[in-house]
Amino acid sequence: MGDAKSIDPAALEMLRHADECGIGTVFSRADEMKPCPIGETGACCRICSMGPCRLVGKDAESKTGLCGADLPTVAARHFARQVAGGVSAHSDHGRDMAMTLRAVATGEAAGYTVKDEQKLMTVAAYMGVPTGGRNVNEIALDVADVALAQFGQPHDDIVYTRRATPKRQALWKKLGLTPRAIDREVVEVMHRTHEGVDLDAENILKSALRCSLADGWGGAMLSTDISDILFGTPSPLSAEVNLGVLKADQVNVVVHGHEPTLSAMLVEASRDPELIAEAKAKGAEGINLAGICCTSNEILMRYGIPPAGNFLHQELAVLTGAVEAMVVDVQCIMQALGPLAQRFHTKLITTSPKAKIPGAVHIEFDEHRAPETAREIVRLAIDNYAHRGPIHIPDYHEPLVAGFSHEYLNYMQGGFHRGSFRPLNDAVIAGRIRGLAGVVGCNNARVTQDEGIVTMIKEFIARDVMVVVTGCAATAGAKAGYLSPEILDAAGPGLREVMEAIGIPPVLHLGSCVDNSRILTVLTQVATEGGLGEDIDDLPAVGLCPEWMCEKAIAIGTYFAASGAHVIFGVGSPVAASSVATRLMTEGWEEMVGGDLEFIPDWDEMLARSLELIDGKRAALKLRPYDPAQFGDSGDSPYFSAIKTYLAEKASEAEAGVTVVGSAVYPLAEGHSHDHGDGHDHGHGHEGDAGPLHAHGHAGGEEA
Ligand code: BF8
Repeated sequence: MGDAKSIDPAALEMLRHADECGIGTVFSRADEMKPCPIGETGACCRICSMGPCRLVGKDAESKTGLCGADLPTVAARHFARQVAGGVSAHSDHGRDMAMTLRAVATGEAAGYTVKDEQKLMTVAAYMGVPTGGRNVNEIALDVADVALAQFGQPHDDIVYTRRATPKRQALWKKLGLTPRAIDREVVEVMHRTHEGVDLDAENILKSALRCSLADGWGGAMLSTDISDILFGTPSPLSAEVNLGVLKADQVNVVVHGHEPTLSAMLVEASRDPELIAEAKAKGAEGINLAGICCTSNEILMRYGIPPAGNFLHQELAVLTGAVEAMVVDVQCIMQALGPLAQRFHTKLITTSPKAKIPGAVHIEFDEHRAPETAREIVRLAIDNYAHRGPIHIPDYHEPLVAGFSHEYLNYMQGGFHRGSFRPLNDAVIAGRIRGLAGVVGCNNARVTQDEGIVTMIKEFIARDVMVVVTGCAATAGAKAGYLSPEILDAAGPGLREVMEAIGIPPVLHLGSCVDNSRILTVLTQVATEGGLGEDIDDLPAVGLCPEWMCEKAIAIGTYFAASGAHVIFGVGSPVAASSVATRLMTEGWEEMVGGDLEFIPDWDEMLARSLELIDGKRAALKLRPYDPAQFGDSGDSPYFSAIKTYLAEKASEAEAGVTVVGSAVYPLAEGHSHDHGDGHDHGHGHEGDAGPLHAHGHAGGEEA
């Protein structure tokens, strides 16, 4: 692992700029403050006021706190509370989406409509809501009410757990892991981990598994579905990414946080001719909307709004001096933005009653008057344009393709009527695709920004592992150029053939962090399609979160494990102090649910372990071992290569005075040619390759 702050040249340029301006960022604060070594590994118990008890030293594993709690209990309790925190964040987001859908159905949310009626019908069917002879709003109202009931229903199980494979549902039932109601599972974890309740690490961790499932197959999945209903199910679109998407001559509004409700309205406001005219009257060329974190992913996936960056870019965006308004909702918003924004002209605007920041302007979002709120915010940004000082926009912007919903993946593998996952399964069975990897999650200032994420993506696709990405990992991959179809050059021979045939990049952006639920849906369909076992734990697949940072990531990793996936996190383990808790979450969970959660901070080891897991599952399924030399003769690359050879021959014949009758008419686009000058050596010749990260010059505005 490198010592650099980031592998993203835009970030590095802005960090130099921050130094020149004498402004600290999360990157410099990470140097100034080391993590607490006791809390970092789960050895600090802060549950009651007899402590905090610190179970440290050579004999830590035989020590206890004042109440007698031992290290496994202390570490497991802390971990379970992290899961509950993450589940709360995602699921409260899901609740807000359900409330918005309800307000739309009752006609109280002007500006919103049910955009995807087909998705509404699908969701109604999952929920058992009748649709025949009923209008859209009647169905939407029932769907919203069933969704809201999932949070506090006194009886029954969370309805979406029935979307899991039959085998998985039966296993959860047998183990008592089927989540009952979202709020209930969170409350129960908080209760069990209160002082003096559940004091058995294995039992505590089991409750964490059930709680996490209330997110993956509950709050997060509801959030994804209802967002699709309200704003449209994504399908592929292109955009650009990185700080260079900010415009020197336009009013820049950056949305940051997680919920799509207000940001979708801001998309419309930023395209409103009346407001654009107002911006022009103030001397700007127009209004430019960009995003940070998962709000960004939500409006990228559906409207093609460009992401300005991921989690560690939030301060860097303000540092450009070119952001008139940064509009935040909930989650992953650093308090440091408050004082930082005050050093620039940037208006930091909080919009949720749940999330206020000292130093920010608060314009409360209310779905009953969303269009007015969005226009008010954009007007504030327009008025602020005149207050702009010197700007420094790093000129880095990569093209990307996003918008791969589960529905679209189905469609693209067989069309509207014959959509299925058969081609993907067949490619995995044949060994053209070695396996599947989800690379998800955050940035973390304790590790080089984007390095782990991009390394995994790069190494996976070179070895024919198909990759899906979400959240800040998706933005990291996009910034490094891996979400563009042109990157097929970097894919292994088998993966490249499949992706060329379908016409998609080898790395698919599935959306925001709540959209990790799309990965659960995809894996479930792959498992039930046939030929790759019966359940997620049979699949040659891994889930990685190389640069995890927050409790939501922990909740996500846990629900993937509980769903049967092998999950590997980087950075460090929050239960590292306890070998017992560590074993319970690896060997113990694998035995119980088929999936597990490991923490491997070294990228090489993470890759090696991932491939070991994928190949192990291939062997268990009795699939032919992965062999990169087996494929690569079909697809576009050999075709383009043959044409080029032909043209070169004709050219040399012409030079020699030979008359050539006719000529190749196919316009060869250089950018799409796969000829590296060394034949089509895919997947083997990328060692030492710096990857597609490339500088674009530094002509971004005047220096501050
Ligand atoms: O929900 S990946 S830093 S922005 S938590 Fe936050 Fe992590 Fe980014 Fe999206 Ni997800």
